[in-house]
Amino acid sequence: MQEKEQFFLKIYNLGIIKFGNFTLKSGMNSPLYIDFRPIASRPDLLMKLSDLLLEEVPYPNFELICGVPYAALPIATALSLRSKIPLIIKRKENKGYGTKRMIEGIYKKGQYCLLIEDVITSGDSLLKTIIDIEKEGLFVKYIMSILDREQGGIENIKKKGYDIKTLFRIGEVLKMLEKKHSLKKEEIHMIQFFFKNRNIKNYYKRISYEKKKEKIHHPIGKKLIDITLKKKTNLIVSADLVHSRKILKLVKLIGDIICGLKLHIDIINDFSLSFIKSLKNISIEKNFLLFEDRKLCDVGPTNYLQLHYGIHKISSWADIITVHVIAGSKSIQNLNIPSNMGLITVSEMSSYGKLSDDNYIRKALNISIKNPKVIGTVAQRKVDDRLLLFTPGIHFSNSENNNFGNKYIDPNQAFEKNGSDFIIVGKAIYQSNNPKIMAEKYRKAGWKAYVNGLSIKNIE
Ligand code: 6AU
Repeated sequence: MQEKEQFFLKIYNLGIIKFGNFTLKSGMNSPLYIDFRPIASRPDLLMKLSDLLLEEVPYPNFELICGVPYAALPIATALSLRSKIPLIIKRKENKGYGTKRMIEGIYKKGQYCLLIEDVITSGDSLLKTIIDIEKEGLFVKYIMSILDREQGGIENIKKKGYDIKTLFRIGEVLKMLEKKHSLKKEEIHMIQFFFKNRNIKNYYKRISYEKKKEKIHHPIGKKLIDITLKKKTNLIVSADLVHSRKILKLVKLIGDIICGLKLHIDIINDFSLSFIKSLKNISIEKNFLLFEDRKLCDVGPTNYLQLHYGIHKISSWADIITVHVIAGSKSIQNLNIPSNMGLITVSEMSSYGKLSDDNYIRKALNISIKNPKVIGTVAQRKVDDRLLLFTPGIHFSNSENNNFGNKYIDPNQAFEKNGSDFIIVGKAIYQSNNPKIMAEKYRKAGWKAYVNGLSIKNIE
């Protein structure tokens, strides 16, 4: 242990553990972030690490080594160089051309593979890698990881029938750091918090609307939160109706219950600016925001024209407009957006078979955080607290799931699993026999889910 301890202290000094409030890849919140990538820049430590890992491998007869991308790739490479066992490379996504292979390198069906992972949390990315390796006809005989966060990942992997061993466990590592006085007071505090909750596999405590308001700088974002707090509603109704009188009728029924009304202005058969004027008056009287779900997605100059011109003149009345950022950050930078209008990006759709992958979503969220006009985003996962999170695809009943490919979750799942701030409900309300009663049911459910989220929860 002495040798392992000394080694850990050396890599700890590279800054591999950070303390704070982090959102992990799985979406779960964590007071610790562990990243072994810096070791790749220290050949001496990388070599030592691969030797320590190899010492723990119980039998030598592996024919291949593979690392879980990307963090474990340099480690697996070092192991291959030290052990002379050939390396195969797992891609994160296939190239989309050529062989479209997920595993690169020279290998034959039936070979035994040693798999290397850096940190085990839930074990999910490891299991994805295993599936891809096995698809090639290879056998994952053993898995070695550097650190177990002790959050159920090892048990998960073992349950699936794989043999796994880890070099360090977070509990022992933190105790050792405390003993060596390598931790600051606030870091020790974080650790205590972590230990208190470590049997909770996936804990999440949301921040309150009041705290969120401090983090959101745009006046429309703040206004939406004020309305929400005042009316105790995080419900936005999507009035996807094609006749203006039906929309007005709906709004008169539910205006007191909602914080926002979402429109697709281009589906209304009898659109007129006088309809917009009436709607605007009701929105002021009943205190909710108008939210045009236009999903601008073009280059900047076209987005600009679609926002300000045409018969709808969206910028003259909408409080909020949705945009895709597929055309890049500049496409939403110079739109001359009125100061009392905010943008909501669509980072991840709620539909089955959506094309956005984790990489795209991460980039879209980054663009959203950096643009001061953006108040929040539509996504199906937790996002940074500096963004308001809007969740469409809401229905009490999952049987809606197969209609037209939209994926539905209930308000609880939106808040508990995704850390949502606002639910967007369409047909569940406007198609119901009594939209007012139904809207009130969704309001209550959304509010209760928000309040419940303020205390720490075990969310499997
Ligand atoms: O509850 P529904 O399915 O009747 O309505 C959901 C509404 C529709 C969609 O155009 C919209 O939400 N929507 C969005 C938004 C808000 O941008 C994104 C998404 O990922 N999924 C989705 O359904 O008006």
